[in-house]
Amino acid sequence: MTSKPAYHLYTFFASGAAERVRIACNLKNIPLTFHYVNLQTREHGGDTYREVNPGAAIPTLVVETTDDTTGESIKFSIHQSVAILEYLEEHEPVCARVRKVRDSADDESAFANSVFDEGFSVYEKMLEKFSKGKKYAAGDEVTLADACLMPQVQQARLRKVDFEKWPLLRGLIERLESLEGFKKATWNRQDVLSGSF
Ligand SMILES: N[C@@H](CCC(=O)N[C@@H](CS)C(=O)NCC(=O)O)C(=O)O
Repeated sequence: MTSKPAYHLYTFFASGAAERVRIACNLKNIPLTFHYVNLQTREHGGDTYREVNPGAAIPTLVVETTDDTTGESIKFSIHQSVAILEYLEEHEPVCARVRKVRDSADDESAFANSVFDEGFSVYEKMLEKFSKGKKYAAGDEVTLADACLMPQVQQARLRKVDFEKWPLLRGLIERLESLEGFKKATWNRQDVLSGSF
């Protein structure tokens, strides 16, 4: 047995991968100590952050706990957002499926829009097939799929993607955006805004 862990999240307001973790922790009422790492000034590439995460990507979750039997301190890091979500799901009983996107165009904006268009069109079909009449992406309870979706929606909005043609997705987004855990995790609600998109 271990004591209740302390969780440290290395985060940046504009990181969608970190936002997934913020959403899950808000929904699970897990307190996080935030450590802000500025991606815009490339702070993440410096030696200090590489000590935390040699891969230099955001987010990192550091878990600190104590072995109740031996009194030994335990500290470890998880460096991938989905692995963090899975760890939290296992140890702090939200969740399901994460979809991949493919590379296809040279121009960044056209690429982004093509990815969003393709991805969200598939998402709409999946909602139609698997989740019609359900409240959230994978059923009537919020899951990992919802936590992974919303940061992508925000990125798409910043690129002026029009959601008009995806009615099921629009309904889902509306329901998720009404939840405090999602609101609080959004990029423009973070304590330290060290830049802008
Ligand atoms: N697969 C990783 C991706 C993490 C990732 O790409 N994070 C971005 C911010 S959202 C980052 O740190 N980018 C810095 C860079 O690529 O130099 C995860 O899901 O955690």
